[in-house]
Amino acid sequence: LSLEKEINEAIARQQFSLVFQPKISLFDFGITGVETLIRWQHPEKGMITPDRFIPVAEETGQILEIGSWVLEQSCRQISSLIRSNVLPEHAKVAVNLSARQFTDPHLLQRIRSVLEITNIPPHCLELEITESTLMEDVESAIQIMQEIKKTGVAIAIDDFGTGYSSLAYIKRFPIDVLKVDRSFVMDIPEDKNDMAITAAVIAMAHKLSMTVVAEGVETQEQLQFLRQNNCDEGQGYLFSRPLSLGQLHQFLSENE
Ligand code: G
Ligand code: G
Ligand code: MN
Ligand code: NA
Repeated sequence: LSLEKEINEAIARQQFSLVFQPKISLFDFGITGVETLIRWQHPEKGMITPDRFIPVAEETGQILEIGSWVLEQSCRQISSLIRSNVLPEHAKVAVNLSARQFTDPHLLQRIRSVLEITNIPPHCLELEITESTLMEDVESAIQIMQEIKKTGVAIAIDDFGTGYSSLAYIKRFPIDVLKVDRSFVMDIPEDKNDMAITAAVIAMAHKLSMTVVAEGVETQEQLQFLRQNNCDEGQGYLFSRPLSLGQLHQFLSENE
């Protein structure tokens, strides 16, 4: 069976699920929100990682249906976690948007309807868009982002530093959150160049009034460096791996 057909079966048989990776404040170590990440439990092949099937679903267009489900499901989950006081009122859920979803003419309508159906305040939702997606067509990306901003939903630029973005455009993007890519954080403190870039990106983002999240934080040394350089939030195995809903409950009760 082709992966495309298998993805159709996966959609029909509800083989997709979500895991949640906490984002932590580097000032008080409280949880600021979660990023949702999709998982595919295949009945015979076991877990298929998003790196394998997201590019295929993007190619075939199946990502629109999958992404729409991820968006609604993410908002439902965060809503119930806030209502049951498991997450604080200000907690956000961050959802990854692929390029095809970002340019889908129905995106705005879908965002508005999901906010309405799940009844979450718009500021609780953040959309993560990669630098490369934004650079595909800069002028229309700016327009789409402005429309998203009008709904009250926040925008994060994901994998920052790995695409081909120009600083001339960054200043025109209405971005709330900048996520420093894991590849820069990974070799801190051994790689002095990565440290210089990370510190400079944090300072730049702050001057552009963005919140900065460091991805892939795995060690105390990295944490210390990020705190010294006023990075706002961290995400990574040092704090927590992506968790199932049950594990997230457990994590939050242990970290109160
Ligand atoms: O843990 P991880 O293997 O989940 O993620 C691998 C890649 O897949 C990352 O680049 C991540 O952004 C992407 N990804 C994970 N979940 C989703 C999703 O729901 N939608 C999209 N478009 N990408 C996702
Ligand atoms: O591209 P995006 O940033 O959305 O991808 C998130 C990916 O990073 C997921 O595959 C997630 O499982 C992975 N991830 C999250 N934290 C860590 C970490 O501390 N180390 C490593 N190696 N991967 C991480
Ligand atoms: Mn992401
Ligand atoms: Na990223």
